[in-house]
Amino acid sequence: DPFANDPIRDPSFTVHTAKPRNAEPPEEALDEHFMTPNHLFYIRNHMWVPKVENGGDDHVLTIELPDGSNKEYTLKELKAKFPSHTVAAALQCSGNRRRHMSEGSGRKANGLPWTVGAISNATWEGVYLSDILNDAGFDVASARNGTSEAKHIHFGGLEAYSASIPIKKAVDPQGDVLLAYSMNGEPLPRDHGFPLRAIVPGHVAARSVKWLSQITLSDEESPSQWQRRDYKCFGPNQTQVDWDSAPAIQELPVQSAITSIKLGKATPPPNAQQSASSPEARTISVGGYAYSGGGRAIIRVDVSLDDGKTWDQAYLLPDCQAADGSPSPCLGNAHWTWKRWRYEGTLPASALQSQSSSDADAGKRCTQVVVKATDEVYNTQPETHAATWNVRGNLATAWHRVKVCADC
Ligand code: MTE
Ligand code: MO
Repeated sequence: DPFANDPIRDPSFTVHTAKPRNAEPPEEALDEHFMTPNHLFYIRNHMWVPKVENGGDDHVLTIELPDGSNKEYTLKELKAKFPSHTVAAALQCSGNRRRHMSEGSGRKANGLPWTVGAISNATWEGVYLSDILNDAGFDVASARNGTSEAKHIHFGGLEAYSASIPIKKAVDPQGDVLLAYSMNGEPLPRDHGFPLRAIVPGHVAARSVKWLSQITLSDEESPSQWQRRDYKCFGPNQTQVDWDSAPAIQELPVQSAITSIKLGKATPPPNAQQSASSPEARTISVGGYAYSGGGRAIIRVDVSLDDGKTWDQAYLLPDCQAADGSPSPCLGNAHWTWKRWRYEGTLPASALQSQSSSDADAGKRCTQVVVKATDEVYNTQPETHAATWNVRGNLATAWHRVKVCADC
């Protein structure tokens, strides 16, 4: 059993598959922390968790240069030779919210049925990839000005997973691509790539290869299925697809989701005499996250309490905090983290609709609470999952709708 050495996981996860482990944290975990605690960070493994001995110091990273020559570094050498950098960044799987896409469109999309939890946020510490490439003898300047023969950089993990990113991102002085050995101030947990992983902020998490042991500079993308097939999108009508005809997902589009929703006490009607029998308004608190790829900031989160008929703006929570609790900018050259938001409102009695007797919520009065976010280039989310349904269920970013009911 190749999974016999897998680590022990937190019991609060929703487990989609046990071997390999694919699991999302409970909504409260996403809701409560700006930095997701390591033991609650979502887990997406294609295979087993490789076992690395001796605290990882002897772990070897091999770099294959465009001329075919190799350069090797142990983790100990990487730590000793290059300055360390800390970057705050969210990772989101391309399959986050896939279940919403299947249910919202009435058409099942292939893949793990993640709900809102295939995303988490952390601080990563490591060395800049471009520093190492430079030291290894690669002409980083030529890659920055677009004249390098290498167009892609492949990352290979110890268990055979691999993927690539364009060389442009790898050497971008503002791109913050790290080879990370630490997560939220602790050594990388085994599930998250111990002892070394790539962190490609702003890109789909499939490119942040864990248990990193091989880097290859190439004129082509990685030949792996995770580069050439799985992580691509097609039209809603396309079920027999020509994989080569679409680009691999790299930077992520704008996303948001609701992770908490609470109905408060009924407020007394303004005129008690007149409305002894009419249903009362309720207070409502809603919270969640929003995120956009490519380092694009979230500028606004819109919330609707009546299924998209009327809207109001959520309050955007401050991001990183200094040790004294005061807000401070997150480390990194762009907005690589998620943005958490809160909304406190009043649900008018008229928004709560009686459910038909055939409904699972028959006998209750319910409404749909909806969220959508906008990023700094004014991209926003599609209204329906049907519009962006794709056969692999990637990038499910439609407005997140959650039904909320009052018993009566
Ligand atoms: N790296 C390796 N070596 N093996 C993997 O299975 N999964 C990828 C990526 N890197 C994977 C990998 C995918 S699809 C995702 S979403 C992220 O790792 C998940 O990272 P996490 O488990 O730390 O959340
Ligand atoms: Mo993923």
